[in-house]
Amino acid sequence: MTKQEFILKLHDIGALKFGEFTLKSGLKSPFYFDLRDMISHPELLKGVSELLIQHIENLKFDYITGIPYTALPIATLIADKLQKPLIYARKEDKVYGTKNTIIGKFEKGKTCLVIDDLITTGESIIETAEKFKVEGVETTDFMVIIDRSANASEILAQHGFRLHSLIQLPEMLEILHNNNRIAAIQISDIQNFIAKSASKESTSKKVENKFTQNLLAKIRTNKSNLVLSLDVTTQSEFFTILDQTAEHIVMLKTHVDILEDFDNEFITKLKLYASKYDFLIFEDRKFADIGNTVRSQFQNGIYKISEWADFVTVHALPGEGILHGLFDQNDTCGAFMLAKMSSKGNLMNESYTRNVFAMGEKHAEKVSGYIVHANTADELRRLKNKIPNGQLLLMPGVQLQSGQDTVGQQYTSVEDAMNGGADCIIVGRGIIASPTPALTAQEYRNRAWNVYFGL
Ligand code: 5BU
Repeated sequence: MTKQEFILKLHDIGALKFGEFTLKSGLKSPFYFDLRDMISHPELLKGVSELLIQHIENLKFDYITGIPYTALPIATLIADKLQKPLIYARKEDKVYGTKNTIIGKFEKGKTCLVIDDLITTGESIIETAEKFKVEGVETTDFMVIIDRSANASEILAQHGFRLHSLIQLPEMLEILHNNNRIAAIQISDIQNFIAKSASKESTSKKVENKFTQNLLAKIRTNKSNLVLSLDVTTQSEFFTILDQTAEHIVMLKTHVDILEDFDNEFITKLKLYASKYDFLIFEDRKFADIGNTVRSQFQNGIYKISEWADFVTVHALPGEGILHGLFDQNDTCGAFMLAKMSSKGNLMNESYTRNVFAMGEKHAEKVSGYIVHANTADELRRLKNKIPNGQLLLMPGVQLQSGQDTVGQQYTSVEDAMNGGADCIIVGRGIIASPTPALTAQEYRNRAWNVYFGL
């Protein structure tokens, strides 16, 4: 099968549609490609695998994979022809540590060629590469059937990946036009649409609320990205450490419910410190109930958090009613949503994290950003890239060196956190368990600021 025959056949089976299509984002697109049905046409499946083989014959790799679902059967045929071992990454996110992310037999340190059907932004390729990297398999070459992107090849090159494509969109449009399948005007509509969507991606609306602006201003004036997590159980310990560290922080994170001698005086005194040292107060309450209950937990009880906290943490798990419950009656406190926790084996998988970002974007007037932990700078950067423009990333599980505690907390270094794009680092025991909290706080602050400022 020639490339032209393949393209025309794809058009015949309805895999390449032209007209007006409403995308998930609400945008109207003049074309819609869906190659899934191709696998039910044996001559197409065979034809495309032979065409792809011509492009990959000279590449060096140990294994071959296809991104599920469409590309997996194609990769299987190619693996058979080239007599290369096939492996693949689960499509669904890994939830427990016990399940393998990669199916098949492989050795660490080897390389894998990745086949995919369509490339639009390069997102799924970068995600796949991450999944393999975590398991020790390098994926540097990616072969796609149709490249319908504006600039995926350059974006991937920045990540060190090589993109090979069987069909480039302009070439495909020309073939379809020459065979009277589409009109010239449709080609220009498609070109305009792609150019517009590429520029939209780089100038997407900035969602920055007044709470975020306040925090960003304090980061600049205090020259600090350090959020101190002052997890102690008595007021005297609390203020002893705060006396030594307050000048180095931008925000103080509390768990007021672990204080044994909490009283209203505590809040009065805390507010005095906050205004004297110009830091914000962040109660890490991790609200996680229905709207009506969290409203009461926020406003009532002995802590009356809504009266003094500048920020609180909120779980997305109960649905967006939690944000209405907390903030419909409050205009003085902002939220950070928990998107990826630092504790080992937590159940916040990739799709959960993405859904949290989507909920936070929808409520951007209240949500200033997300609590996200990652074990490497690369992984954090990947998540940061998914955060809506203008929202922040705060990273807990940070110490001077990476490591773990005895109950599942994972630590990443200050440099990795900041290089990965954290706006603030959240540090508890790294500072409060130090024999010299003042010096140590200063060290965390300087190390974070150096990276932040150097960016
Ligand atoms: P540590 O002493 O630096 O491990 O304390 C970290 C603090 O951040 C502690 O108060 C936790 O409750 C908080 N935290 C966290 O460690 N990981 C998370 O994912 C979230 C909060 Br959310």
